Amino acid sequence: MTTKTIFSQILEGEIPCNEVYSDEYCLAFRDIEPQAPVHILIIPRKPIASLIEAEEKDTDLLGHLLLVAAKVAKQEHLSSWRTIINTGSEAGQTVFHLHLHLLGGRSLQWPPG
Ligand code: DGP
Repeated sequence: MTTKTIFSQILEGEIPCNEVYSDEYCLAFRDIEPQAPVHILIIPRKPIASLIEAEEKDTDLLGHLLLVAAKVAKQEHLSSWRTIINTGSEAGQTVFHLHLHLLGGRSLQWPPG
């Protein structure tokens, strides 16, 4: 059974978002709980729950998400940024629709918590 996530609802226009980029394969919008001055989520239109569920046939799509992250980062005038994919609840994943976090606009610590 596929459960409809909040991100599917955003993709379907049932819940509003602050969109920054959209194309045939993905949507990018500002995170509702920003952890940095720039905090954007990039999500595929295809409802892949988590990176662990991605398949070989998703190779081009996954590459596309990274390139969109770089495009959006440049659009936001960032010269350095971090991209993160949380996979599984112990890693902090709370929404089970694959998403890439793009964080920037401040100095970021390493390692993350
Ligand atoms: P993660 O913890 O990796 O699953 O990240 C989920 C992110 O999604 C978290 O940073 C908060 C964000 N988020 C949750 N619900 C909404 C929403 O309704 N709108 C937006 N823009 N972001 C959301």
